[in-house]
Amino acid sequence: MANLISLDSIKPVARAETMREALESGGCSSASCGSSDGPADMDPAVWAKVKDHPCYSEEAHHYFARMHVAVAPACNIQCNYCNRKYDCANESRPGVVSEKLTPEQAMRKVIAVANEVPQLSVLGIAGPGDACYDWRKTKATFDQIAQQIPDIKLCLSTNGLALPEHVDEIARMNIDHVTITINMIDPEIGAKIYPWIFHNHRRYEGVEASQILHERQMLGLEMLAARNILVKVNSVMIPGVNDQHLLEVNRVVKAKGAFLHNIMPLISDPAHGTHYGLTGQRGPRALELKALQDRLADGTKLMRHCRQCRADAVGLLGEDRGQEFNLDLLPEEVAYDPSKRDAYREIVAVELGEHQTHKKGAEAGLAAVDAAPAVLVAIATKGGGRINQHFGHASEFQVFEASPEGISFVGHRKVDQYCQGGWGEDATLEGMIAALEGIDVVLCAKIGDCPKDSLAAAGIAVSDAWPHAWIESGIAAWYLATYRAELRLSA
Ligand code: CLF
Ligand code: SF4
Repeated sequence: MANLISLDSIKPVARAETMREALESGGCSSASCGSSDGPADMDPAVWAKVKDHPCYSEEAHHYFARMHVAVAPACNIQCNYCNRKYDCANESRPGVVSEKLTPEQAMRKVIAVANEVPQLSVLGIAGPGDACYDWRKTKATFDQIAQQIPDIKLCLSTNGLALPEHVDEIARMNIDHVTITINMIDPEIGAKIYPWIFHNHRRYEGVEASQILHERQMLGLEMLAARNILVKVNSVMIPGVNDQHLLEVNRVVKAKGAFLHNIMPLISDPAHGTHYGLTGQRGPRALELKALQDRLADGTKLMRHCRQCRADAVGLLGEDRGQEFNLDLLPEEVAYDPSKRDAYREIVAVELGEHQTHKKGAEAGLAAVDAAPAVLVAIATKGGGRINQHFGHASEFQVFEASPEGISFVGHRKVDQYCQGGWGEDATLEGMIAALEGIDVVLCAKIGDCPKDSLAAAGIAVSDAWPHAWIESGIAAWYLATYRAELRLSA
């Protein structure tokens, strides 16, 4: 388990007092808590909805976890990147199959996770089909959980076709976060993504199908925005099909009230048996994805930390503890115990305040450097906002862009873990280096000489000089050490 903070060290009463004082004196609440927007520039009601949602707040994803329950297997459209043997690829990684649950089984699982994973803040339904089309099961699950764990945030993901007929109920159920996957606003482009839809007891194909889907998606988005429900739009970036078109999608969804836009790379593999996989449609490279995201930086707020998780994912984004909570491992009867979640929130409130202070200090340091370049820094981290993972243990790196303008999170790179019980695999290292294309420096808690030399030969600097430092502090220390020295030399 990625235990960020020791819960054993908590003395509940004393800690609660300290935490309350810290909050009331502006400890955490004065800070933006990391999404680039915060209380100073955000409606407090919106802030309350996003501050502990790991997908809607970049900062929150270092601290808070989501879980998905795979209760909704039916779907009403066909996407060319989906094989129905697997989960809904609109918001989950293709090629994996989730354990499908009844609403009652889902409740048992959510309670078991809430008792064991203190970071849990959000329950999402993201398939394995469409949460709105399979509405009866989605609603039954959310109703039961809301009764048992009233402070958990409810979140659903849909292709949008059946969304408009459920918006009023979504509002009544206090579902504050809805994701709609919108890959096009031009049905001619849609026809290249969706071969058919099933709507009003009829199957439609081609441009007509995409026209209907588009109208329903826009209607659903407008209805949700009118009810102050936060809408995240997911778009799958399909090179040569909709990549340029997503600029227009971004403009339109922003105008219609979307809160966040998440551009996800197409994952296409012949082994998944999808239309795109079998016809050789490629997904974007990491730098192509970043280039598109950078062009959208002035549009709707962008989500760059999506991990395309499974429809039964459990844990912090980027970690998946789902297998620990398979149904056959859970007791038949389980009662909710809020103590770990409550204690964790108190500690995080303080951590967030400290993190913000260090981040500001780091950025002030960078601002003092003239004429230094923007660089991409890959961080090995287990979460908690710190450089706290061994290079060889990383299965992903978080990527930050640093320059005198500041430090911002720009994405992540998934890799195969290099260290296999004390020894490293050369082929894996080659794959890691390829995945780190465009990265200037890797910062980690520890690295051996062999991978360090290989990275250097590939032109990637690496340092383990700041183990367990806040990410921004480590980046600033490396940046200043590197560019101050260079500037002095050239002066
Ligand atoms: Fe789940 Fe989606 Fe809610 Fe998050 S995931 S339903 S908004 S709680 Fe998050 Fe996972 Fe990306 Fe989705 S990282 S795939 S964006
Ligand atoms: Fe597959 Fe999801 Fe598309 Fe349905 S909406 S076809 S489950 S990717």
